Amino acid sequence: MTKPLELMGAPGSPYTRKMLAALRYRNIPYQVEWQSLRSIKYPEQGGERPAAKVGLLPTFYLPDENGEIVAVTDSSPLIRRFEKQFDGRHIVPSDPVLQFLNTLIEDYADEWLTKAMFHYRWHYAADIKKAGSILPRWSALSASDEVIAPLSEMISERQISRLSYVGSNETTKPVIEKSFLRFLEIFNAHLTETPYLFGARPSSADFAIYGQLTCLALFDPTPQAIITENFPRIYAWTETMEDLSGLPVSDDDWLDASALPDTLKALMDEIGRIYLPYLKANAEAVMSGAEQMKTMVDGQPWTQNPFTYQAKCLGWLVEDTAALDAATRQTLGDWLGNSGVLEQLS
Ligand SMILES: N[C@@H](CCC(=O)N[C@@H](CS)C(=O)NCC(=O)O)C(=O)O
Repeated sequence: MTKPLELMGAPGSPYTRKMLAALRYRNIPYQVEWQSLRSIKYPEQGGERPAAKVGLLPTFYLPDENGEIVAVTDSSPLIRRFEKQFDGRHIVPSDPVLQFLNTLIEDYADEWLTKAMFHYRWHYAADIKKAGSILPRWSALSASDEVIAPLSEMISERQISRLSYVGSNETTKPVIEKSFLRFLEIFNAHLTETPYLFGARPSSADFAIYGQLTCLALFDPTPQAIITENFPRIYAWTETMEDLSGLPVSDDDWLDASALPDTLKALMDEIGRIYLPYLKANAEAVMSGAEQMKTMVDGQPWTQNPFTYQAKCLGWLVEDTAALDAATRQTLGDWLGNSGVLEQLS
């Protein structure tokens, strides 16, 4: 038996859920400790667990090059580290065309769909009420209601104040909500073609979408009502994604990169039209040191605090695009047509 991977996370964290589902599908043993009010000890060493540079969830506790246990965050690089470390049931396709599309959709889910997730959770009264009462209880199951009450208030206030970083405000609300509906339409249509983004087996981008949908479809009442009433297939998909440990898979289960469905192209058009213009405007605002970023997304005004991490995301996508070999770039360019994806990443 391989020693289980150790991590700390929370049920309401989309990236924690992304990683847990990916590890389950890959049959990689893990031990998750839910973030709690107790201090976190490293039992064999009798001390505190190391803190991450940026305290994000999930946090993995992994050996560095000297064998010292360090705290590691950021789901997408962690997924790629585990792709190298563990054999079989891979979630990053080896075909270079699929690999490129997978990276881009994973990034879109992690960085753009999460705007809908955060917006719906902390904008409407019913969602704020549910999240405010449940989130603190996850980390203190036996705490009395008197102990929980101020925590509910503190967490709600902190998260609502973060809406400005995510970019949810009165200006961006219609763009976020319309773009979320369009995503649901496109993804629902795609699922009628194939059960996962790239065929009969899931990729890391499926797990990224799943992570956000654990909130949007399964937890927060406002988006949940939209999904259960109009897209029951997506609700059903989300529940099955949680545990794919027994899904039989083979190398033939990936889509043929020379015959990709139009529904996948529709998702690329959406990413080229909405997400990449946003990422570029954000990166420009970060580089110029602007206090606010202001741009147009989907023909409508968009404004938010510049987001340094997402400027890095654009940088990584540009690097991946530059690294494509000529034949892959040609195949992608022909298929992507006028979606503007490659042009905006070059
Ligand atoms: N890029 C990171 C994002 C992780 C992230 O933003 N996690 C959230 C929770 S879902 C977080 O820890 N936020 C800070 C906090 O809650 O204090 C990843 O892919 O893992």
